[in-house]
Amino acid sequence: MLGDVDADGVADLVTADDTSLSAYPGDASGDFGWRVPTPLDARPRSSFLADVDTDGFIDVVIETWAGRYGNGSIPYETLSHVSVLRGSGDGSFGMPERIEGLESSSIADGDIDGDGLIDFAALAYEPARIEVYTGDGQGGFQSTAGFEIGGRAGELFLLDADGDAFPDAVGVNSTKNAPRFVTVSIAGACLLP
Ligand SMILES: [Ca+2]
Ligand SMILES: [Ca+2]
Ligand SMILES: [Ca+2]
Repeated sequence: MLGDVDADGVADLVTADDTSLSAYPGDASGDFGWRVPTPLDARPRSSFLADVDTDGFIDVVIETWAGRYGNGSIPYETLSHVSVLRGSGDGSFGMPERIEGLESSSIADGDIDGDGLIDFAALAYEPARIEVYTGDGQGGFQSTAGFEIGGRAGELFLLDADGDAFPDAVGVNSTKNAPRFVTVSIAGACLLP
């Protein structure tokens, strides 16, 4: 991901691996400097950069997964969490602040309700369900809508599918017995203010 996480006007590179989030500060010549690590307690799968608490510093919203695929003894959902890590403005991020009650396989950001504050959509796993969380501009998010699309969660996109200038959530799912068959569901008008 690219974003100016150290607030010097130059884009920085942010990566995530199984144990940490890393920022590599960009310089004006296009090079990236030393890694600034922030520990993670679970494996990241989906994330975005945005200033969700409107303090001028870029934050991270990240979906993490604490289990292993194929582990049938633990419900999938209990191992997945979405958290906000507030940017410090120097390339580091604060402790994860978990968004309670949200379990998903992917997240995508945009200003869904058009109030100028960052919101996001999440795709819950099975049955696949698009959840809409609107941001309060202070780093908090509230669940405001949900749409079940069935099957297993695949991909999630936020884009303006119907040309009305508001982002729409596009969820892709699959079924257990036909994993290559997907259906695409667009939650458009329902997301408008
Ligand atoms: Ca920078
Ligand atoms: Ca911020
Ligand atoms: Ca918004």
